[in-house]
Amino acid sequence: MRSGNSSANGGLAGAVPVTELRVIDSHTEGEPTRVVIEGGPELGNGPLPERLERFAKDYDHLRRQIILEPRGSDALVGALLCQPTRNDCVAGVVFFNNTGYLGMCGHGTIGVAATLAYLGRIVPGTFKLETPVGIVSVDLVDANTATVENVLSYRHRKDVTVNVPELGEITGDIAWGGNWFFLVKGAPCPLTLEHERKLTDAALRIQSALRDQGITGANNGDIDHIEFFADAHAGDADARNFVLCPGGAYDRSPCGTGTSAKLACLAADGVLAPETDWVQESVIGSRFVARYVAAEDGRIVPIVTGRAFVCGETTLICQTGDPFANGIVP
Ligand code: PYC
Repeated sequence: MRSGNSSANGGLAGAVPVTELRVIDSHTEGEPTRVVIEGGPELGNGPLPERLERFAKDYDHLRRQIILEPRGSDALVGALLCQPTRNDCVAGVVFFNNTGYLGMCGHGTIGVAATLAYLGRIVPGTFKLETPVGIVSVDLVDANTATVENVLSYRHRKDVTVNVPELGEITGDIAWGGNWFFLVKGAPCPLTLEHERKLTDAALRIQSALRDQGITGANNGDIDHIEFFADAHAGDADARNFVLCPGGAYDRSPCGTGTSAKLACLAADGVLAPETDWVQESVIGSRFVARYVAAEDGRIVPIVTGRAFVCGETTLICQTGDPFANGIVP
């Protein structure tokens, strides 16, 4: 098998050598994850944030190769497994998507767990993964069910108003759940798939208005995920959400980091007690069951359970001369 390292040429790549990458595809409550198991870039042994930077600087063409059409799709989240720096972790993982890299990914972590179980590398029980934003603990309940103890999460600001062209004043909370979220109070229309375009359009406008108006998370963190909420459709769920991911796709799952950000806001408002189940329904009707443990300084440890199913085992091939070896770039 050839190495996954090819030219960084993103356009007409006449000189791109043949490359092969082995991946396992899964979906977590409908949201796809592609785990790279062979042929990924060699990122060294440094801290995970440095490896993420190196991936972005030297191998971004591989991110595009793995995620973008014609080999992938905008909804896909990639997971590159690597050696952890800590010996209490079974693996390090760097998540990436159609526009860049993610600090953490809840649905992706559940996808990684189901993939490692499928490969026979783990059995039910607890293990740890190292991500660029911290250690996450995962309890593999069975081959398809995992509970993720996410990184510390918190609400950064409450009731922030942003002026959004065509939508007017929109108010929401800014919270960290492993990524930065703007959790909008209310929604522009019902949270159903038939309104997907309208929801995506509204969320993209909010995302860009936040950037234009310099509204950020802590340490100038880019708020790249936008979340709308409404009543759940199922009688035994607590709320439905629609989550816009950084690259413009919507999350088919209830979004693990988004559910964590929601729990942080519920905890900060004192409306959900620690260790109480919160059933978060996605826009496609799938669900995560979540709860939290209180931590210091008003922060929380979110605990999110969901299911993932392996749905493909593929070798991605880029032949010499393929003009779209590194994806279709707008
Ligand atoms: O589950 O955390 C998540 C996630 C982030 C982006 C897509 N899914």
